[in-house]
Amino acid sequence: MTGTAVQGTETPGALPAHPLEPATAAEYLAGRDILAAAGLLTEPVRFAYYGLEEPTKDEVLAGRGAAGRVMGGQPPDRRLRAFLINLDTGESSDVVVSVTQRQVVSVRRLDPVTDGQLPIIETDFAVVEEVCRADPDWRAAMARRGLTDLTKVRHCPITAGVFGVADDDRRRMVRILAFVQAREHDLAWAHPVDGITAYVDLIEKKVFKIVDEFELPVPAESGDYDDPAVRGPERTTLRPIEITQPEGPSFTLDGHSLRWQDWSMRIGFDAREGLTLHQISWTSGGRERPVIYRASIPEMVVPYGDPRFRHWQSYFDAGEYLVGKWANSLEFGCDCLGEIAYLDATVTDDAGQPRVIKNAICIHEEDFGILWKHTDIFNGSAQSRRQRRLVVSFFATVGNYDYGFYWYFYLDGTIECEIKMTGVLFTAAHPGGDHPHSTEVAPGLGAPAHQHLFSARLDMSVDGPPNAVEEVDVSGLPIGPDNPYGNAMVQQVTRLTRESQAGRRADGSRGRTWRVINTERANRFGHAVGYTLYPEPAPSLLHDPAAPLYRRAGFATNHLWVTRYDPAQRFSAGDFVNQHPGGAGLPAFIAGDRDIDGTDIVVWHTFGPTHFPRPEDWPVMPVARCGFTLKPTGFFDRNPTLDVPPPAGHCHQD
Ligand SMILES: [Cu+2]
Repeated sequence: MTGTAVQGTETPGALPAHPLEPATAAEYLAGRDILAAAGLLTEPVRFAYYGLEEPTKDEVLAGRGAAGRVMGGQPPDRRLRAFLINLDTGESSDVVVSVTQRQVVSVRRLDPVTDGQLPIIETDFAVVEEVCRADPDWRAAMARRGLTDLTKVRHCPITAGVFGVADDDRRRMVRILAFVQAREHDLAWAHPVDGITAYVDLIEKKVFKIVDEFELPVPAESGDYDDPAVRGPERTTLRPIEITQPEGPSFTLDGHSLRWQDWSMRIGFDAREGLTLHQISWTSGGRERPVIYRASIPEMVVPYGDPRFRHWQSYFDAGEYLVGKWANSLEFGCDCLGEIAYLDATVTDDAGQPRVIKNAICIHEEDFGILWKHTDIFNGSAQSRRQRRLVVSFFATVGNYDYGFYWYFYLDGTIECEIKMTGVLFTAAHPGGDHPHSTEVAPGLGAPAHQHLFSARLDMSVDGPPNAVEEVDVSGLPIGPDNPYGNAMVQQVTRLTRESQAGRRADGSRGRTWRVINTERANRFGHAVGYTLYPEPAPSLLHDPAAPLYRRAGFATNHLWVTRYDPAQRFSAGDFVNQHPGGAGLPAFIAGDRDIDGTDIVVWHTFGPTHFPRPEDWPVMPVARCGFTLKPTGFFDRNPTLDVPPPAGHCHQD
């Protein structure tokens, strides 16, 4: 590889201020030089992933790796991890390099049979267009459908999965679904070419199979929502909303260290995971109380529910496509309102060259309605307080969909994660009439049903270690001697003590929640301090347990998993996801059935909707939301917001 597209401004030897500081452009370049010197970057080797190899929790908490905080004679060590692929041979490796020690720390060659393939890279998109356009059988199949100019056909590369077909599984491959973009500004998703798919070998760079199952007309109605003829005249009835904070925001951002009211945390960003939050703590009365050591959404899967020739359609947007790499540069006034602080994110291209995504992370605070309010009938007190939240977010576009990842921190200690799903539905032709797996959203245009299943990894540290998890259900009790009128209601609390016992599903009918407690710290009532995870009741993975995806997306088969902390266990579906045969990630993590009662634990939460599209989701989808909430439960001795004053100059004070 040649050329240096972006030069880091930092000197490679300069140590970051904190061991969890995101990797810098200079570090990426330094790591690249070390890999090249070791002979690992011969042409045509490309980076399928390149990111910070974070120090372990022990190392961070011991102060190792932090400049100026070197302990025990240990030098700080900054490491990067690279997934390298040779585009001619397919040879793939997982490499760790120390920028500090200027050496390659480890090289592991991948075996595609057991490890699968490295993630899709940007180059693959161009390869797919080229080989499909050149393939005579594909051209002939398109011509039969009246499509003779393949410059007007978009070829969408979809990760292949594993379905036990030997000739497919041994290859690095994608499957192609085609869309017509007859005019430059047409929305291609409005014009799917259904019934046919090409299987492309990305190493041989050829179409090796075409499945041509049926023909349906390419839907004709324009979906170009930028076109006034489609959109109609813009409404003129919305008056401006301006959000101003004349004295500035209440948070402070020092590098990647963020403080707001009693909250503090560090912000990180990774090409694969996107936003990562570290060392989330609450400090009051001079005492810093950890809540979560690290929070992220390291995986998500979007399985589709059409059993015909496109049964294989499912994406792992993080593990297969690296959702963080597709982060948007956010625009003030459009994407974010108010007093905004932005952070850039530095990722790399296929050549390992740094690419800065300007304004990738948005930080601001929002008014969030009433915090608490009461008008007392006896003492006449009439009080109202405003709730606020600190918002840390980013947005990524992965193909047709756009995902906003939002973390909210509230004055009362509540933490929320919310995903905003928008963009354009993935479409097919609609056969007409009632079709059980697809909704007609425009004439002849279908949107197949699918799920969006996200996996949150919450490395909990509620008031520090040790932690444990209790499952809390609520129920009424039958009439009996202690409950003569049948009104009794109780909580049923079950301690999850081993990993094998902690694969759980949400149950709205029981109001099921999971409480993470500190087993050594009590509140003033003698009860363990805790934080409760409130899930949204929605189905987990709907695939049959015998379906191939069920093994590959094992994490999505439960809403809750609890594991003992292991620094190597970071990705819910395993380190390598693309064409992985399955069984990796959470099901493998719990195979040792470790004790999780009163130790250092990680809580993993699967959430997200099953999406039967509505006509209103077309041609661009209003944001749909999903997420979860973490609320302090006996973490404080009383409402921690009594000291919040009423807004100055507005409310009367008694
Ligand atoms: Cu959807």
